[in-house]
Amino acid sequence: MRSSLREVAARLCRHVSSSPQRPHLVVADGKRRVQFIFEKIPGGVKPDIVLSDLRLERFARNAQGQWVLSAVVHEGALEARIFLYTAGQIQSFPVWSTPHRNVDFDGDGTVGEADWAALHKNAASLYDLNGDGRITAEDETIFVLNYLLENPCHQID
Ligand SMILES: [Ca+2]
Ligand SMILES: [Ca+2]
Repeated sequence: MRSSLREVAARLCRHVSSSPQRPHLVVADGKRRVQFIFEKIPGGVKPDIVLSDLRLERFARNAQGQWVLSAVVHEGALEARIFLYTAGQIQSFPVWSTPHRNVDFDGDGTVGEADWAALHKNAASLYDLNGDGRITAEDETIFVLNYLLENPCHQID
């Protein structure tokens, strides 16, 4: 049996909530800024970074000595990522963002299980959230992330 929207959202929230990203989830509209505070970077050397689908605004230490990275997510980005090179190690951090989509398919004013079920029953273009002509796991991810924009993780078990 397919997992319910609530189950899938709760699973995704475990990853989202453990990320150093603030805010935890943003709309990828080319304007919103995300901030990462890296707590455990060894040594006093500034780490090298590589950004994928992000535009760097600032990477500097704050008053507490933590490295803080501020960046803007590219428009439409679903898999933006930060790579951090420290002490011979590469760490990679996913950036939680999504293109904004209306996923209230049945138009009842809220996003819920009925809309989630509609996504899986229909192949119409309305449900193809990334516009690639197919309904795949990526459309599911966009659906759930848009659900989480309205229903933040801290409100979900
Ligand atoms: Ca609905
Ligand atoms: Ca698709």
